Amino acid sequence: MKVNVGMVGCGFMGKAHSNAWHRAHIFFKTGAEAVMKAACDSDKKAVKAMADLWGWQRTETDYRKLVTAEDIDLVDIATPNKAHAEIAIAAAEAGKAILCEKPLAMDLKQALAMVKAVKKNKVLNVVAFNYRRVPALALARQIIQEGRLGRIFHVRACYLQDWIIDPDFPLVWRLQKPIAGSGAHGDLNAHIIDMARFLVGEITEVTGDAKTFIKQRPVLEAITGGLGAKASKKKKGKVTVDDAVIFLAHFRNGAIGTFEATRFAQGRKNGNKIEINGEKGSLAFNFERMNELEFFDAQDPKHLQGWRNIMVTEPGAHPYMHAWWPAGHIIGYEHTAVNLASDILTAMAKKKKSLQPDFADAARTQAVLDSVLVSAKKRAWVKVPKV
Ligand code: SOE
Repeated sequence: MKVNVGMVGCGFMGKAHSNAWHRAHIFFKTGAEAVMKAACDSDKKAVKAMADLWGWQRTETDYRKLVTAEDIDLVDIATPNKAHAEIAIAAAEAGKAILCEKPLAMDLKQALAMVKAVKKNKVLNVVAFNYRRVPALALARQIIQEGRLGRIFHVRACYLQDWIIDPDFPLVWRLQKPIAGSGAHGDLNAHIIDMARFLVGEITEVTGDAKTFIKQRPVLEAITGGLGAKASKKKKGKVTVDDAVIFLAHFRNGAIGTFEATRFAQGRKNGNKIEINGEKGSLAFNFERMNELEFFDAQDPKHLQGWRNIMVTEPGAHPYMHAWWPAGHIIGYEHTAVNLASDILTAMAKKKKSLQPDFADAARTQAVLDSVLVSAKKRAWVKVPKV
């Protein structure tokens, strides 16, 4: 079976998704192969270069043409956050399956409109919270679901980067509220909220604080690839988003949580970490050591108790590893997107109408994101709306 993919957005995520669509059916028995039909971006030169490099069959500069094209089955939204809703709603109304980058939307209102559109049009819809497809985190969920931690007391999560500490780093789209919606919060707390909900369950109440350390930056001259960018020497602009957001959370199951997202943690490059403490044991994960999961089992005899460092690369025993390499031949960031693409292709081959995290699930993460910013303004605890 062929799944004809049309991708909108040819930046860092466009690169990660192009690689994933290329390889998913080669490594996994998906029952369907992605055909890279069309790549779309408003920057004609950039999308042509992306198509030539990755083998997209044609290029578009207007997403409306792509989402309504007869030869497109799935629309992959890899654009900055402000465009997610309009593209997803148009794709749903055209009856296309949708993969949308995280965060789902600019705010909860937009997220709920997206949920309404995909439900009305009954299309497969998935959000690219790729860290759920890290084998070590999928294993962590399995361990928790097996009851090996028992009652959960604590969730301790942080997502630490440092790529904008230089005050001369330019005002890229991720630092502009009209394009990004929020800063480190929607970009990074989105991931650790999703991970915490994936592992432990729903968040019911939050209280947070937001900080912008550098308020003016040089305007952007050019993107230099990935997160890199060249600054203009003449003009400066106002940073309109947070540089860091921290918050406390109450979970429906009685656990309490601490969350921190920042792009000012000097020395932390992609420090996506989570630790879960339960009555019978604890788990700890650090994406910068993504093939390992630390497990403390309080059921072990006292003289043998200690943190186990599980190498999560065992084909057949550990999620997704059957498709990759023999034990110990570790995988990387890019494999999380390939694992996700393989799940999507498998779902489409089986004509499944849902795959987690879908838009409705991601809207619950959006509800937490919005509630934290409301609480930061009110300087008070805020109940997370049930959606
Ligand atoms: C930049 O902070 C970024 O590319 C995020 O947007 C991604 O979601 C994250 O996985 C890596 O860092």
